[in-house]
Amino acid sequence: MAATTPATVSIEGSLVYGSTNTLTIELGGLLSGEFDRLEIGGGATLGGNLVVEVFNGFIPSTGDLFPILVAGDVNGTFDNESLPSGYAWGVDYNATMLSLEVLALLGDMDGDDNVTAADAPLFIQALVNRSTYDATFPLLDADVIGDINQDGTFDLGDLGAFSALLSGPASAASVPEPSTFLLATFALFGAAERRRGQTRQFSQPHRKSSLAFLD
Ligand SMILES: [Ca+2]
Ligand SMILES: [Ca+2]
Repeated sequence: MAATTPATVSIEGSLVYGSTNTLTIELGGLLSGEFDRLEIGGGATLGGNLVVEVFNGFIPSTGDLFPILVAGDVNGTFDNESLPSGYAWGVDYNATMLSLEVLALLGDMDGDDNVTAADAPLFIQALVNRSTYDATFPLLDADVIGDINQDGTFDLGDLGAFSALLSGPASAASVPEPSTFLLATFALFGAAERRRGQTRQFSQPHRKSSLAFLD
């Protein structure tokens, strides 16, 4: 079956995804019917590819939760998860449900749901003076938000990717020459790299896929 708009699909019996199968999920909003959701009466055995795409310009926000699959019981996990870029995603498999959660907008160091020049000095502060950053933003996790290149660690290696974020079309008008600004800011602090532990996050570069909902 194919789905061109998000929908809830109910299936009686069981469902098995093999290594060559792809489940494509579109997220168009938070309400029921605005994102693709599978309701499986029996068991769901997961494997293959999960491809998640935003639909019709929807912009997820930190904390958004999408229960995309419910079943009598859920076994296994997808082998590959392709999730919309720009966010740190949590993919939660439990006994009867698979949920996606937006853990953070990458680079949004002050948590205002925008990546702007105001985030640049905070990005640097979180790198070189983490205790001050944590004291200012006790509810934000810099290890998640700052891991722009999604390699599992927030460190100097994310600086280039963060600069590229600020250079993007969405914020270009308000952030002239962000690279120069960022590097100048960084020079004030000097090089001090702190490596932090792995955090729970899953994200891969967004890639196009067929519109097949189940195949
Ligand atoms: Ca921000
Ligand atoms: Ca990183």
